[in-house]
Amino acid sequence: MSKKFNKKEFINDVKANVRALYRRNLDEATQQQIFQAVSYTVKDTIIDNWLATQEQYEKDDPKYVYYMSMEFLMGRALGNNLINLTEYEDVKEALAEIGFDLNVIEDQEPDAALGNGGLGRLAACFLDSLATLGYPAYGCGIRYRYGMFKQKIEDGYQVEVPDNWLKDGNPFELRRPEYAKEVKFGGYVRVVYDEKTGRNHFVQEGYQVVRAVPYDFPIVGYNNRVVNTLRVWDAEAVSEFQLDSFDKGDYRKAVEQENLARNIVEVLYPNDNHYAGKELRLKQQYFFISASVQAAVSKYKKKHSDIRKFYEKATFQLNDTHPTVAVAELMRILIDEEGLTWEEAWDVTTKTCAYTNHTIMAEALEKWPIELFSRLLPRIYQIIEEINRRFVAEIEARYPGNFEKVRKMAIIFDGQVKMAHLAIAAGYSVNGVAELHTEILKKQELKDFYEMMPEKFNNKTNGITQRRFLLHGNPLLAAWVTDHIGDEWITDLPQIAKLKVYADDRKAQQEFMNIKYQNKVRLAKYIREHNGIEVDPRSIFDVQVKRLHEYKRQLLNILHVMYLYNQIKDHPEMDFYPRTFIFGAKAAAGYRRAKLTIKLINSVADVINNDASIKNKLKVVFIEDYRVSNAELIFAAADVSEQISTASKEASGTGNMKFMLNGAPTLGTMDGANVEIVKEVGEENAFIFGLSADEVINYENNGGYYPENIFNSDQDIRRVLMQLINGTYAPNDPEMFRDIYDSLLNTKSSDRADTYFILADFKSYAEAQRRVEEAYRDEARWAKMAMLNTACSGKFTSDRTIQQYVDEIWHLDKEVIEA
Ligand code: B1N
Repeated sequence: MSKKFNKKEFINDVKANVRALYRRNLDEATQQQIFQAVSYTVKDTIIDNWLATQEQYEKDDPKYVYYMSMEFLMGRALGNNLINLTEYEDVKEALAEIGFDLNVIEDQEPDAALGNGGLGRLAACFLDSLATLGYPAYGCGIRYRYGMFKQKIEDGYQVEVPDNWLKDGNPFELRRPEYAKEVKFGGYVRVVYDEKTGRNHFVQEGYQVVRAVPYDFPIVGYNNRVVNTLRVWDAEAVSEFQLDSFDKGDYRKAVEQENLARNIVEVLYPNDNHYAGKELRLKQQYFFISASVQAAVSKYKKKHSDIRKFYEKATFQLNDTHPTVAVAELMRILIDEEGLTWEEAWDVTTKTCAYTNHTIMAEALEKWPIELFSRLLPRIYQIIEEINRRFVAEIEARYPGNFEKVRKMAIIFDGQVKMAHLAIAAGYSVNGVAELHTEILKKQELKDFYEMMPEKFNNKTNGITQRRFLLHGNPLLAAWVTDHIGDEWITDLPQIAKLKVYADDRKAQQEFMNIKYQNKVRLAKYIREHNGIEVDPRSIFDVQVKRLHEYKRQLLNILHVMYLYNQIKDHPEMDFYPRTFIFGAKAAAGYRRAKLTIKLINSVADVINNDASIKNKLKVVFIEDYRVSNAELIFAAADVSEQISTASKEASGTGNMKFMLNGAPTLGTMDGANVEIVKEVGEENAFIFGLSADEVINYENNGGYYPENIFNSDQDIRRVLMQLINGTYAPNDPEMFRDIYDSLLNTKSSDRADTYFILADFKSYAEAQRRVEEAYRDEARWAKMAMLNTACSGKFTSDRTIQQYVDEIWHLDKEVIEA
């Protein structure tokens, strides 16, 4: 193992760091300064392991996976690093001795929020699992100056505040200017005929150039001395006012290049499951991909002379289509810089790139206008044209005379570059992220591609890291689990099934529910301090936390709350088990209906929370600024996990797994990974409702869904919908929620009403909610259910997911770092 932890030494190092960094003694230091000093101390240990890991890799010359992603939603590093170094408890004690509380110190760290939601957090969980399993890996991404915006709620509305996460400095990052790369944009391509080789050469000219400078973040494996690297790129001007360019009258160009560098990594696009088609976004994509691919090729060439075997030492996993320019960038480098023929380059590229699809939402598909694409990336566009030409020829050979196939499958068509088609044509693997999602890809969205190349398609059901979401986020339950079955679950989650023998044990049940209660008290305190709302930890904590999107149907949840409120008001004598409905969600800054839904939730909360007549039977809380760090508290405290997307729309979901691990049964549709969760835990330990994916898809393809019929025939639903437009929740502006009302009944817009089948599923959702209440009233039954959810969560560790990627796609060898 790594150096034994020494308390005295640790405290001395913290003291020395406070002095060196701030010229202060411990008793004068702020909590933020202590955070910095502790982090630098921890970083020292990490650096030893980091060096040892790189040395071992250097020696063994293994194959690496490059996980290419626009998003890495890492959250906080300090606590997680301590957990994985197995020094968390030691450091907590050491700090307590000098009068500091590790929890308070951890709270000083801003979240590294370089991602939107599930896709970015998945990338972070994967890095944790890769390091823990000992696989050589790089995360490749962008060092955004501003991450996901901070959310403030003002007068019930979301207000976006810039996330200046780097303002106090980042103790864990390491700037590596020696690995800087240049990235070229714009200009034109000149073709030069080379007499010697008899081949054309392509030279980009008149371009702008940006310097990409990498920052490395250590990714600490659990208890194994492995430290991998997340490499995120910053942009700098190549040289601020080159004298010669000034002399040549290129002053304007110099300024332009500086602006380009300044803008390119400025901010993360805050859209989840949505493509906006912005030029700057394409610049971001090419910027980090060009730098990352160049770096991967340079690394390979240090040890190897035959670039035609590049794929033996490197594989690129493309996290959705956002990094798909990697295909063309690798082709460009292999042909223009390494001198390979097209066929040789294509052989390498198609053995290197693999693609993960994360959504079937049509509005998320990346389709770049040719005009924009070819202007910004002229050489890359040229290469994609040639890939397309050859791919179309293949389609025609396979389906002679079937122009329909070409129309549907071509990479360039209708004036657009279709990134998913490029990723599939060039990738050696195409995977979905849950069984149902992969089946829908094969049978619906990507049917033509599956027919033509079935061997590429495979499923990799998502997972989450139990180290952050149980060991760190829920220390009480983690300790209880370890007491009962030992600690192997930390790196082998299926072991947690051993808890099943305690499911009917009254004492174990009580301990389990008591821990849940304490976690609810902890969350209630957080809510009091951050929202000023008092919630009763004895009420049922019913939680929906995720990005706000119509398909995720937060609207269904809040409409049901409105319905319950009507019931309680109508029947004050009714025996109703107290409930706290907890929401947390950011809406994309430009997504009007999503933002209005946040306002609706807060307006309903206002009315209900201030109605003394219902005697605290119902509370509604909207947690401000839902993010990785408060998510850890929320999952630990949840009784009910709301996973209520329209069936077929949520590719997988990963929050569902975090709730399950923490002992919260799923209230959900048969969508995404919910299907697999129910299979593991048993239908009797979940609350399933609503249309199936097949039923939804059938309506979508064949029509026949009429929400107005439901509105007309169901009084409860009609009443709730009328309350959207009669001022019940907006007395000063009864029209406030008109758009939401219209979205369900289509009185104005031209597309089908109730796109997400909220009215269709309403009654069956309400019925499932009644079953939740009934089950919760039976304490033993609920405790058993909750415990079985934890016990059956073994499949959903990202360690399992990564092992499957390794075995079935990447084919990497495990590395061991000697102590
Ligand atoms: O990826 C997660 C899944 O668990 C979720 O079901 C899925 O919704 C999510 C464009 C996306 N899919 N697509 C995105 C994010 C940002 C963006 O700009 C699309 N996110 C998902 C992990 O597989």
